[in-house]
Amino acid sequence: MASVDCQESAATEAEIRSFFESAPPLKNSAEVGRNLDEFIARNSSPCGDGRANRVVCVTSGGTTVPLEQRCVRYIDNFSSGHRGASSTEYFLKSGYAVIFLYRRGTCQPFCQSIPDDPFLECFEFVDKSQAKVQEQHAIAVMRAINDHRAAVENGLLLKLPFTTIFEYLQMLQMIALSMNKLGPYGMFYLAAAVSDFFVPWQSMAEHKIQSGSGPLDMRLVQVPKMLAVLRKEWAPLAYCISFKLETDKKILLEKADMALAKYKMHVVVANELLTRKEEVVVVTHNEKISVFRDKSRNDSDVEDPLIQLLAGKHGTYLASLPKMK
Ligand code: PAZ
Repeated sequence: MASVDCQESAATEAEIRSFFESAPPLKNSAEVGRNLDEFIARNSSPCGDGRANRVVCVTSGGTTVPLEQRCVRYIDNFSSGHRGASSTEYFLKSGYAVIFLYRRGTCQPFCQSIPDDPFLECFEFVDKSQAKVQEQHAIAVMRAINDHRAAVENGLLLKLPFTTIFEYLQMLQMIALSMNKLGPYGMFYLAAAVSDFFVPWQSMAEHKIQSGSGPLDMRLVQVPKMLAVLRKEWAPLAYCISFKLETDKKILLEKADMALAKYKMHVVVANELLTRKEEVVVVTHNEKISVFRDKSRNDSDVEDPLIQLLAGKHGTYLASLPKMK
């Protein structure tokens, strides 16, 4: 049995190394690294009461899987980024600094109450050279701009965009290695919908795949699971929350329990595709807590009670650790 386990973990390590070695390098990795270092340094200095600040990395939106190196086509998924954007607002309210690792073009924090296409829907012309925000959108737009600006300018919100699975995993690794300096004050809240299968860069067509030669035959391989390595090597003391999404209610909690044990997560948040905005279940080793949106209010969301619960659990985790000097 032991030798099987060893072989399995060796294979995974090799797969992870090969994934990173063969991925196209991040175009802006020096800039991302600089921004991360500054952000972590600023938020790891003690607060007034001598405690280090809490920092959470919120991942949000879906990763794409390119089918060609000069990408024309890609595989995508359903994720809108609502969960990550809304959770970011509540984490900021709860006193966390947030690294928001998000898919380009998906929902953004503080923008929930403004129309999807604010540029076209919120403005009206005063004359030929001036436009202003329409009155019915003014309060929401002003609040979004002010809250967003305050969070970024006060060094509490760092936004890092990704598109592909290659960018996402490279950036997650960079963030985790930086956040390792925060020890248990760091938290990962992994709400992004990450592709399970991908086309390895070296076996990907360089140019646009041509049609006209019959069905497309393509081999997708499994994306190496990075959660275990995040927990074990990249940021072993950080508090880790992952999400489990299913469409079949019957297997959801069982799969969440499996993820909790397999990847040694502190919490797995289980949700069903159709009801994900109404209810989630917070799964830990000894409890399963259903969390609901407050249905008596139209503007409520499930992330409000969810983040309160998770911030409390993170606090309990911190209190359970031997005091650090
Ligand atoms: O992004 P969104 O608000 O539309 O959906 C959120 C979610 C369902 C992607 C998230 O809650 C989640 O479950 N993420 C992990 C998905 C997975 O099992 O890979």
